[in-house]
Amino acid sequence: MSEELPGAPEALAEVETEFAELDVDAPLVGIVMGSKSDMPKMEQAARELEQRGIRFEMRVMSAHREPDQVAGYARNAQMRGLRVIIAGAGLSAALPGVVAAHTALPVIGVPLTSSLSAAGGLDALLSTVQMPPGVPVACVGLDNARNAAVLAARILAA
Ligand code: RP5
Repeated sequence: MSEELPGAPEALAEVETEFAELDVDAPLVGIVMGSKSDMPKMEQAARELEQRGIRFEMRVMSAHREPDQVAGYARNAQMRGLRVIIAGAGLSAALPGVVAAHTALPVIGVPLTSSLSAAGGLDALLSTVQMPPGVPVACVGLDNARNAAVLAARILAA
């Protein structure tokens, strides 16, 4: 006959409450971009994730215009249940790198072209890919947000 440990029912009730509070609908992928003007291109990533049934959220935040918001988002991402962050930006594309500086989650950068791009988008491509050792950003091709979503799906399935 098993003997009940003192405090066991309370501990069990506490665990049950924690499980009940777990948000099963929490997004797994965060899609962020530096400007609303990036949305049409970044929507490719959303479409791909949607087709694959992967939960995601989309946010607009600029590493240059709202640096505190970006840092806060990246710092809390893992705790909120996100597993991968896709970050798209154009011009001097600091967003993917700044996000990677504030989180241990994998960050996939999408360098974007815009009407102000230098050298056809080479500015954003180099800003995204040329990260210092120890702070990686995986970089897909120019404007190729769809590939970022495919890579995110593969990371989630690995
Ligand atoms: C970058 O500057 C954004 O990611 C966008 O690609 C580019 C232009 O931004 P807007 O001037 O359209 O807001 O930070």
